[in-house]
Amino acid sequence: MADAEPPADMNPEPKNYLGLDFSTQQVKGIVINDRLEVTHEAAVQFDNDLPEYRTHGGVQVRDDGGIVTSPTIMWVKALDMLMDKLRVAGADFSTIAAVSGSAQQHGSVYWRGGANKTLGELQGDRFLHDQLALVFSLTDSPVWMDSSTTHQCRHLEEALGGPQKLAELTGSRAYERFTGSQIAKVYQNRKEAYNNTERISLVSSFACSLFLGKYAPIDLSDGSGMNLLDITTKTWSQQCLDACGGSLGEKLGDPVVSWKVVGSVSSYMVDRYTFSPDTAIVAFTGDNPASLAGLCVESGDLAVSLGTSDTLFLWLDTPRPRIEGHIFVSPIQEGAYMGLLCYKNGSLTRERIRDSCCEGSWDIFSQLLDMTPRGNFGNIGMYYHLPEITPGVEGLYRFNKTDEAVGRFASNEVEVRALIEGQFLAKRVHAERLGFATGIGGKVLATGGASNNKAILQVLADVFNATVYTLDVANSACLGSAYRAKHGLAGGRYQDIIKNQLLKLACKPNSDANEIYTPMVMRFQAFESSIVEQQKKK
Ligand code: 5FX
Repeated sequence: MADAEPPADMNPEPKNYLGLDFSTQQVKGIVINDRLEVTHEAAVQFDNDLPEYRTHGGVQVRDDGGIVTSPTIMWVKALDMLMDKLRVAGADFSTIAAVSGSAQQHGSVYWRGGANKTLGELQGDRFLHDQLALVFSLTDSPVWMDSSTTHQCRHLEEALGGPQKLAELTGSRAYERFTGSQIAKVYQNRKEAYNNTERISLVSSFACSLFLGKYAPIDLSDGSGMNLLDITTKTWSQQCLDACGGSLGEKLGDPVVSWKVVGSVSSYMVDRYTFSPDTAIVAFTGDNPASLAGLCVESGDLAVSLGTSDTLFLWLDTPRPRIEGHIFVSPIQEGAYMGLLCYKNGSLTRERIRDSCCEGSWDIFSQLLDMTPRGNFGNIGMYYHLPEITPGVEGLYRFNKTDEAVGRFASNEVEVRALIEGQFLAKRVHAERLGFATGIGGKVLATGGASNNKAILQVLADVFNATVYTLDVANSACLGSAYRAKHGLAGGRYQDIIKNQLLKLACKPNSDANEIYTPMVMRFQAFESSIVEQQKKK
């Protein structure tokens, strides 16, 4: 019998998804198919591919006052270059069902009156940067590396009743890089530019606007990195807005959930890159929220990126905002939150101890770690070679089993274990303070350079009493953006749409882990508090 023709809906058009990431140094694009496999990727490096903007690491450091910016138009030009590179790599944009993206958090873009109209009238036969050259009221965007707004931060905290109160409302105490204080500085020092500004975007919603052909809304997750959003009601806090700028609510527009389809692709993208006019644009978000989506963090999970600096992403159902760390609205689930903790003393500190105790060899480092018992004979170490972010302290501290401060430990193996146990005990202490529940069966996902080291991961499994999985994802934010494009279009629960196939089981906790590390967590907490107090007095 001859095969019957399949009904039309059994032979659908291939569905692909495009994810973008506008990071500090580059813009990257990844195309995935419906099975979440990466089919095409490309990147444009700002320093090398766009030398005319004279950036170093994608930014321009203005002076000693901590001003760090990037030329907004450079990001615009980079997008056309990226799209061309993706096309040359074989991407067929007519098969893209949805686009989403991410960007460095906190940076801000200032659109001049009339820019929305210009965005809607872009012509497909001309470059974006030619057509958008005059639409920004500030030509240089302040980025997350800027630290010039201490004065505005103190003012914002005072206006809201102190750092803890501001943290409870917005998820974080005032930080120089957060957008609220950055906008306040523009409002105070660049009055004319501020008054000429019709819309203020985050880098993420700015990038989304380029695809949408009109101002894109700020999503709630990236919006949580501004010190302006009430993370409970999920609306702008009028008190915060008033403390940072005039008519600010109007300039920001209403925020939306991160998975919202905010419209379809612009006619510019249709004409120039052959997108189908019904390609959905899903709200863009921050790179850290997008990484949480890319790593497929689920309820009860924790993701640890072990790189130059260490970063922790936490899934939180009941967050407890504090003056350390950040709480963002979840980019993938209604009602949930994500916690973010950053540590400056990551791989560089591990490398220092490797060099001083292990002849510079990771093999020896791992052997020494394996050789010492869990709990390290009661010794605890804290190594802040660089001034730490969480908590804000500096120096090296060692305590023996009777809680006495000691100058050094008896052997290299004790030193190595003290470093790794200390780094993970700190992460558990801070994660729990933000509302993370250890030991309820969630998993730990490890990425970054040090996640190749089995001995280090075993300590991670034991300290958190959880199974550790590794993920070999080079750009979790970009991949997460492609996943989010699919999720936004499909709707429903993220985990039902995005099934993580990239996890590799690395280590299980030993049966005595809880018994050993729970008391050490308490001791660590007490030592850390005394160091913080000690340094405050200095
Ligand atoms: C997070 O708060 C940060 O400032 C950075 O991780 C930026 O998002 C880097 F792009």
